[in-house]
Amino acid sequence: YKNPYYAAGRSVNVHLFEWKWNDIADECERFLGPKGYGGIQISPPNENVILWAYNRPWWERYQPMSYELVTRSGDERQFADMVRRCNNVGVRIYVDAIINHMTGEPPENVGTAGNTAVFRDWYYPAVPYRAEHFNWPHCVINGIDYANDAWRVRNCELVGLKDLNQANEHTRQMIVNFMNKLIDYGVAGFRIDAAKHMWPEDLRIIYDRLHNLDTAHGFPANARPYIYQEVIDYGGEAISRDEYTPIGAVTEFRVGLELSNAFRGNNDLRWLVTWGPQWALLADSDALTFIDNHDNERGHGGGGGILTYKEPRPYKGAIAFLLAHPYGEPQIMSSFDFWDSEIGPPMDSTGNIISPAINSDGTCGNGWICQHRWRQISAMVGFRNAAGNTGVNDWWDNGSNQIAFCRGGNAFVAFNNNIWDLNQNLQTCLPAGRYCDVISGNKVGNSCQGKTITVGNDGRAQIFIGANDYDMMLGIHVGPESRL
Ligand code: ARE
Ligand code: CA
Repeated sequence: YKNPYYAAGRSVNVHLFEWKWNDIADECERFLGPKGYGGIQISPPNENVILWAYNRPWWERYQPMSYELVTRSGDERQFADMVRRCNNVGVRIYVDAIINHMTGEPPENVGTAGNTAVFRDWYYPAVPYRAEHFNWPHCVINGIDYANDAWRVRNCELVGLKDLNQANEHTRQMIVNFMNKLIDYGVAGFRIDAAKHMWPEDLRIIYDRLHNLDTAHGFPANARPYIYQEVIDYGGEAISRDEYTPIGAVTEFRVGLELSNAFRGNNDLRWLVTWGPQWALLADSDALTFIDNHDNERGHGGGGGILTYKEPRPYKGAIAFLLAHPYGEPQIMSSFDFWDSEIGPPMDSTGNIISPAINSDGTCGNGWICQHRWRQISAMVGFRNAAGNTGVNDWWDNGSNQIAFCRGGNAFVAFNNNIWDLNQNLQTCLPAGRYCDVISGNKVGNSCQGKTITVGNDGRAQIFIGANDYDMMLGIHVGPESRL
């Protein structure tokens, strides 16, 4: 369950938060496929309760009404079409699976597929679930429980959401049927929402009943779905991330915390020479890594102080390091603009999501941030693909906040987070020749819009990153986007 089964030569998962299925299919064909992206995490595809009372907040999608594939992102036909079109261009789809709970008792009671629930009877007829499929007795998780009561964290309600009992056979079967339907449509795996709130032994039974990935969609025979479990573990709680690594990969929240801290200038970049498990991070193959996610970019889900698109210079630096370094399976966030932590995606007066516009310079409009289209970020996807499965070598630092390293003989990156220039003759490990820095501009024809780097026969090159340069990093590699 720890292999994302990216198509050959691809890497990096992008969370297209609240995107519509038709728009995702278009984005696979016109951008993500050509740029080398490996996969997409989509918003929950199953029916959720509609919350006009809160003006359709983004979080209504974390309140399932049924497993019918109808949401503001699209219907079942559009879902199937998206998965097919993305797989056709080598981009995988990972589903955010909400299997810990159903809706709470919201002020409204109609779902995006038109279904309703009878809350007083714990009755969700469209699944169907009844009272016996939920945990009993009913209780609500208190803040203090995280520190000392694993049973309550798993068997009580998370923020009042009706807590399913995954030890119940019928409940399990409904969840398995839902997930298998998605696998049969061609998805490559799942983010398991609120995994901390379910017992690992129950999850293992569910995962073991999942189908293999569909060979008709280009997956190898006997491939198991990629499973990354959302377990927030900054240490000091009754439940640890290590309880979940035997059954799948786990979201490594400490990565965003540490890299945000470092790229904000609160910890010298030179310490990143030991980046990986030595920083008390999960083992490489267990870790889904990211800077920000849809919760902590807006102050939900605990743990503030995470870099987001609102602080672009250090944010791009942190993401560039995340993608340049071989540690972990990286994911990036692609957001819509927000000024309030509850507001949903851009929508019209009837609640329909407004599609992102694509501007002539390749950026997005209509309120969509599209970090995945920022040149500095998509260029680092190309960098990671060119680096392949090489390790880190030829580390250099100035004893402070200037660092550089190679990925085998395929790629070289440097960062300057000091307030003085970086101007050094450094080993790049690349074949002699001329290269475009993929951060400061694109290669156009036979020249670079940004910096040009000349690598000598000894592999060395003069590297300059001014303290006032637009970005704090520089990257070159053997791929066609960089090599002249
Ligand atoms: C909303 C309202 C609530 C209301 C509820 C029910 O905000 O006031 O009571 O609805 O009507 C998201 C939003 C929630 C929202 C929910 C349902 O963030 O605000 O509730 O959708 O609409 C814990 C969990 C972790 C979880 C975070 C948010 O462990 O799994 O809380 N993250 C996932 C998703 C969220 C989603 C849900 C789960 C629910 O990523 O987007 O919620 O499906 C410490 C602990 C963490 C804990 C954290 C916060 O750090 O270590 O484990 O995270 O505190 O409590
Ligand atoms: Ca639970």
